[in-house]
Amino acid sequence: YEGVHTGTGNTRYSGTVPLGTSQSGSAYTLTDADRGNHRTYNLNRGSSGTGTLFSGADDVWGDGTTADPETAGADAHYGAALTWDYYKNVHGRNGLRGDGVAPYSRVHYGNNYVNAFWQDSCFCMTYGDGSGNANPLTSIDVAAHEMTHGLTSVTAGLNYSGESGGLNEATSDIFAAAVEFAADNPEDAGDYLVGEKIDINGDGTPLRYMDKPSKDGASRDNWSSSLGSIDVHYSSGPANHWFYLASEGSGAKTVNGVDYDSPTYDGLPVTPIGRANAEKIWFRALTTYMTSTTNYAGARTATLQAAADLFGLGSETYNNTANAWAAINVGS
Ligand code: ASN
Ligand code: ZN
Repeated sequence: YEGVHTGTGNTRYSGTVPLGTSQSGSAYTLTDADRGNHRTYNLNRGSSGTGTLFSGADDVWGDGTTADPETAGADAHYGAALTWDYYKNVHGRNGLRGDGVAPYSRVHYGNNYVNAFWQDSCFCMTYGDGSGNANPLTSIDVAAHEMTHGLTSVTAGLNYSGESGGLNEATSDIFAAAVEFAADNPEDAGDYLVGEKIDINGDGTPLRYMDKPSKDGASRDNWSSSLGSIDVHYSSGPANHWFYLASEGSGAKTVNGVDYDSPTYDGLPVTPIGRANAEKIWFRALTTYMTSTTNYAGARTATLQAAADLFGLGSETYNNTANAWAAINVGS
């Protein structure tokens, strides 16, 4: 019959997963009617337009390898579904704009393209195939990162330069981690690393580390007055560090088999509020208090307003939220 189906995705990164699909006539398509009609398109190495909507006679997508062009489609479709479900189930938001309408996804962008991106102009996410050591840019965390740029754009609208640009990037990394944890996928367990499946450096290291951002050789761990003049993917570091410290606390810790060791600016320990609370605080700060020009000092104020709303002014959670900011040299 016509309508909503559950297909099978053989993904590159997340094993065999259910995918929201639709049937029209004798063909199935990657159209997720349960999630705002999120559609995934095959650019087939093109770099404009939508290419073709993934379509097939069976409802099985990909073979888990790059040999099958459907595989990247399965990963991107799954990552968008997880991100949609996360915002709906955890934060009660029905789509990025709250209107129940999904963005769309495009895979196989260009030739050997080693990146993925969000565009406001199409309200869409686009993924490259990678090259050499770099795998396709379609892991859960990368998809959640890109889709979250869409949320930031329609809420706080953080300008993509200076300190607000770093906060924009950090928002995408924070919810990338949150979605990866929420997915609870045995093939891609949650972590405080960004892009660890892509192997962009060819040595197994991730793009970014949230417990100690400077481990990537370029990101900052703490706020300083020069933060606003570096690339937004590095000025995100202190806010990513805030999220890790607020979630897990300072010092050494192992989560889902990954070892972390998070320092603090002043050497004083941070008591965690837990990841779920940190997510709620950042989401409320982003959607209620931050604006296009919010800087690090403003982000601290925004999260403290959110913490006061959610947990009470002067509550333990409020105080520990403030301590995590002091630990990255914001406020005191
Ligand atoms: N993948 C990058 C990002 O989402 C693309 C960019 O630099 N905007 O941040
Ligand atoms: Zn980004």
